[in-house]
Parts: sequence; C-alpha cells; structure tokens
Amino acid sequence: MVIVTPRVSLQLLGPAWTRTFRCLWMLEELLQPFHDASSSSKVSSATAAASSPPPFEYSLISSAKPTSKLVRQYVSTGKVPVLLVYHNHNEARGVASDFESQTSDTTTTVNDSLENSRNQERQPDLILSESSAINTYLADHYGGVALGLIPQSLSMQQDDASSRLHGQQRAIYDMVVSCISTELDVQELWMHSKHETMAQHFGHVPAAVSHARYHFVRMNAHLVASYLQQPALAATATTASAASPLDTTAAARLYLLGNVFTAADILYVHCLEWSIAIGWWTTIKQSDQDDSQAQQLRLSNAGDQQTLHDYYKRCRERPAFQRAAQQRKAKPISTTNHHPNSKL
Ligand SMILES: N[C@@H](CCC(=O)N[C@@H](CS)C(=O)NCC(=O)O)C(=O)O
Repeated sequence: MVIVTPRVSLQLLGPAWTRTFRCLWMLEELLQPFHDASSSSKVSSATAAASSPPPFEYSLISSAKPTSKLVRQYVSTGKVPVLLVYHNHNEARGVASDFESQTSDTTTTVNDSLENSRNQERQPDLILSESSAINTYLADHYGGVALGLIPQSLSMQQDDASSRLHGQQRAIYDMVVSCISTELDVQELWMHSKHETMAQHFGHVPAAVSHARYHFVRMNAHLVASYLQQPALAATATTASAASPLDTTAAARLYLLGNVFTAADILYVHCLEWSIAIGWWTTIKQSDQDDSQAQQLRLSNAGDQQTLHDYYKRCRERPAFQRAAQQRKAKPISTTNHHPNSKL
C-alpha cells in the first residue's frame, strides 16, 4: 500500500499566547477544507479541492519561547513566531518528534536536545519570521488563494482586467496588513507593553501609553469606516471566483476586504484580542453594563461599535479559530512579555 504523505513539513516556533497565534490560526484555516471533507455531507468547491491530502503537515513548537536559545538558533533577534519550512517531510520528522517528545523537560534540556538533533538533521529550506510575512507566505503557497485567504497578486503574464482587479485587491490587502502591523501593533499595543507592562525595563511613560491608546481608537475608527462599513469592492460576478474576496454586495461587508475572510482579518482580530487583554476594549455588552469602563475603546458612535463587535465575534466563531484557540488552551494573551535581553 502506498502511503501518501504531505510534501512539506512546517514547524511553527513560539508559544500560542504570543503573536505565534496568528500563524497557528492561518495554518488551521488552510486545513479547513480537509476537516470539512472528512466531516459528513458538507461539500463545497473548497472541499472538492481537498480530495487529495493536505499539502503540508505542521507542528507547533510551543516551548520555543521568545528570546530562547532555540529561537535564536534560527533568528538572531529571538522573536517569535518563526516558521521553518522543510521540503521532504521525512527528513524533518525526526526534529519535530524528538523535540515534542521532550517538551515536558526543562527549557535547557529541550534546547540542548533540539540543538543535538538539529546538528544531525538538515537545515530548513526556509526560515521565516514576522507573523504577517509568514501568513502571506503560507496563504500564497498552500492553497490560500483558492480559499480567498489572500488575494492573488498580479501575474506579469496576465494583464487582463480580471487579473488587474485581483492585483489591486492584493495591494489593498498589503496596505491593510501594513497599517495594522505598523500602527495598531507596533505604535499602539506594543507601546502599552513597553511602557506599562514592562515599565520596569523600558520606563513608565504614562503620556506615551495614553497617546497610544488615543491613536488605537482612531485607527479602529478608520478600519471600521473605511473597510468594515463599506460595501464589498466593486467587481463583476464573472471575474470573481467563488472564493474570491471580490464579492459584490451593496450591504456592508463581513470582513475587512469584502465578504471573504482573509489573513488581514487574522491580524486584526489578534490585535483586538490583545487590546481586550490589556483592558483597552471590551465587548459592547460588558462596557454598557459598567460605566466605569467608559474610558475603554469607544468608536464615534454605537453603530461603529456594534459593527466591530459583530465582526470580532464572527471571526472568532470560525472553526479554524476554535481549533487554534484550543491549542492556546484558553490562556489569555500574555501581558507580561519578556524583556529582549532575558535568557529563558
Ligand atoms: N513584528 C513581529 C514581532 C514579533 C515579536 O515581537 N514577538 C514577541 C512575542 S509576541 C517576541 O518574540 N518578543 C521577544 C523580544 O522582543 O525580544 C511579528 O509580527 O512577528
């Protein structure tokens, strides 16, 4: 009997309570058609495409903590997540299984073990850091375009109207991802981590934190008004595939880029989760019940607030999110990040 195995083995380094969760969620979204195909009578164009085995298998190396020796072996900054890509999964299997079998040991033992096994194994074919770059790579290479998780980029060979439209949508995807990464994540949420959560290392700077919070509200208002409350982008039905984010509808869209969930939503929802963990935003019901929370994220009107709340809920109800969250094991996003120079 011929056993068909995935062609690629992926290892995702980082605890699920860190930004690693974004990539974990993406991996589960890419595997969704295979879950659908194995479950009863659900048939769709996506599940039809899942009649072959998944194009990859992955393991989450959750004990690869930020700044740890293990992570620094691959990325000198020690930042997680890190994605290791191995073509020919048989050769990589030893590393993953050796490592995971010892994750209950101390960090030092685990790291030493991995270092030893790693020396005997081949290097990954690709090492990637930066959560949004990882997700873009995963979606581009492992079926994300067909699932609508990322708009197809413009092919140099196909300069017809349909390709141009997809190319434009890809540029909008890049714009939204860049906006969330550099504004919400770095300038606002990270500013809170740095100057409040880790104030003992970076200094307590209340003015910087309150300014960051003000801009966090501003950027959310922008994302709601410019994306979530806009109709899905104009496209003719004939140019949009079933799974394309380019759906047409006069109603407000379901997701940031249209009526199809994309990697931009993963990034945004993760930032919203983070903002909840630090008390910058609660769901409408909670905040309505408690006036003392009036300082928390308030968009310009109740409609905006409701839009964001519904969107947040909708995204988190996705089966792929649920599976990823299961791996996070209900641990909240950490608000006690490690100092960059700490040795774990
Ligand atoms: N822009 C990076 C940020 C990565 C990052 O800062 N990760 C944190 C954990 S969520 C980390 O590893 N921190 C350790 C450090 O800053 O040294 C991404 O999106 O992946």
